[in-house]
Amino acid sequence: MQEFSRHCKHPVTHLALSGGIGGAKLSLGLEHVIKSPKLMIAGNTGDDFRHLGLYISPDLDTLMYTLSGRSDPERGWGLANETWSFMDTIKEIGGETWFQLGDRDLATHVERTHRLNQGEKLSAITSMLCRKYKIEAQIIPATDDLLQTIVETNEGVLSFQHYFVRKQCKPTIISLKFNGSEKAKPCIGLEQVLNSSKLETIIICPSNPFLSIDPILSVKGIKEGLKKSRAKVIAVSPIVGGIAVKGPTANNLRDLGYPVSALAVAKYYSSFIDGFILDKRDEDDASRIESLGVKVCLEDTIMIDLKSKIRLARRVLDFSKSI
Ligand code: FO1
Repeated sequence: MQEFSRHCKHPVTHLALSGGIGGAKLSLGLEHVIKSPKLMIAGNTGDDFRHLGLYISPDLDTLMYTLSGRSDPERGWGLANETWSFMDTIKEIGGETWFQLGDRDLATHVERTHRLNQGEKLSAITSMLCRKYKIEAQIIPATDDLLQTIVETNEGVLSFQHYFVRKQCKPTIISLKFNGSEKAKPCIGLEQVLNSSKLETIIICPSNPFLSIDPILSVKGIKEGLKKSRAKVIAVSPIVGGIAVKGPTANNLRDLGYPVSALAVAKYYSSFIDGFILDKRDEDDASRIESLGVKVCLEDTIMIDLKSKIRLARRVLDFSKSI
């Protein structure tokens, strides 16, 4: 109910679809430019899993910690000034240590799990956490329903965090599956926003197209919502100078039979985007992307500090208005 009234008072004008670290960086820039609940960020929940009895939602955590200025700048995930007594003790008693849970970070997982167990929805819990962390934008999970990314690899079928963290993205991907996507519905706030005439821009953050954006788009109605919306859909390239800014995007493109290029990502998105922010270093791809019927904006997309995040966010919004 609270989520709904917040939405009515501040109709959402900008919607971002985001994975973890790269998406959170642009989301922080967007939050600085838009500065209100008019910005909604739908986070990927295909990475979510239960670990040591706790429900972990890594991309929502990274978004919340980044937008509240609490994230660890080196790791990109988890909290800054973290301590690790829990992990030290778990190790001592022979528990699983491949997935690191910091002492402060644990509070988020324990509170979220407790509330989920009492029947609260993930979207309501995330909304409550955002209020407590004093985040103005509305961060929501793409869906409140079960959604699990399953990775078929040359080393067998792996759940997402086993592929990503435990095996450090080393196995070759053969295919990806999003368990639950055939039944999952967009969470209520997101569905309202996708149908809203006030929505001006939908931003596909520079996140991994296969591991972060596809799970969101696999939720029934989201991709169709993007296509039907009168809002401009702008994707920001996760490839810069022919390589991935961070994470396994380049290897994933290769594994799945695509060239490692910004052009390949633009092509992959071309059925539902109006514009593509292409890094200046990939200028050679511009005309071929334009020939797909997608407008191109050349920009320096590397976000090394707050200033560059804000600059890129402004550019996305100006580009959207200009189309
Ligand atoms: N990523 C790691 O590489 N190693 C970890 O031990 C790890 C722990 C972790 C705990 C909580 C959380 O919210 C995120 C965490 N991440 C960790 C990040 C995360 O799992 C991945 O970056 C994403 O799932 C991919 O977006």
